[in-house]
Amino acid sequence: PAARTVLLTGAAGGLGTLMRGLLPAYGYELRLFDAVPIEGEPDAITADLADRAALREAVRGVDAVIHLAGISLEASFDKILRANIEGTYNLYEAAREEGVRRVVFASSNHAVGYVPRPDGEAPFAPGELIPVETRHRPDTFYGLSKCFGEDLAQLYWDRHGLQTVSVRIGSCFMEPTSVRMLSVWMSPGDGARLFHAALTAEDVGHSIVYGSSANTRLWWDLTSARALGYEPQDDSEQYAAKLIAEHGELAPDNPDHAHLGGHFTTRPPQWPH
Ligand code: NAI
Ligand code: 15L
Repeated sequence: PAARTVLLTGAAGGLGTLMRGLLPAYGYELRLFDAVPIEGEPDAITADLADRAALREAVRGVDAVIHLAGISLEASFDKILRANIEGTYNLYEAAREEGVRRVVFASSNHAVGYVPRPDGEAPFAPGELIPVETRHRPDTFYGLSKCFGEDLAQLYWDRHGLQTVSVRIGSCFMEPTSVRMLSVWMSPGDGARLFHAALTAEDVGHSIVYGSSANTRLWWDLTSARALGYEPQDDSEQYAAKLIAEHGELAPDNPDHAHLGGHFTTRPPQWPH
């Protein structure tokens, strides 16, 4: 049966705001959760992922959770530990205790950020695309926390039968703003289509999928996402000419362009926060 009431954590953030706008059209009733209040949403739950009692109440009675809350860029290990590692554990424990059947987890391409990018001519042949089975190669403590989240999801499926779709999101913004994003962009519309597929597909167990549009310059394999029923409608190629004119093509000798994770692989691991 299709999920109906869905807890959206991180609802105040960029992706949360986009999904608050798009998911109700699919018939979901969203319960909103974030550490910061959300303007115009007096019923939203304002609480931290460290607050286990608040989390338990938040998940009570929902059909599924879309877990977006957390730090979304590199930060100190302590901050990542608290928000992304302990926070995601707290969310799963609350879901298990309250009998929630499914979580859609916002993983990230930065869980595999040190995987070399395919450097042939786009479009790449299917055999050249990065499979979801590629081993974890986090590019930051942030990426490492997404590896943890994926493994936590696997544990809760194997041990407790709690289903998860881990979505290794590329870049979900209104438009791609860099040449790298031509490969990893997920349009907001495709993001909603993918979350809907992740909420409704049967027997997902723990599935890992890449989250992007059907980009001409795609770097990874969308087979496992399509297996959920996801049919991407968008392609970043319409933005290619303008972005390449502005920034130039990706250069093989530029370390920022050598790996999936882009500049996340070249910045110091701890950015000031
Ligand atoms: P964002 O930084 O705009 O939003 C994150 C939200 O989580 C914020 O509203 C923040 O208040 C909340 N939050 C942070 N720590 C919290 C805590 N301890 N307790 C409760 N709430 C907390 O990030 P964005 O872009 O919306 O991303 C959402 C999720 O998707 C994140 O988990 C991010 O890692 C993941 N993701 C996003 C991508 C994108 O392209 N936007 C790409 C890959 C992954
Ligand atoms: C992410 O994981 C970040 O949350 C997002 O802000 C983007 O930087 C994205 O990856 C990306 O790789 O472009």
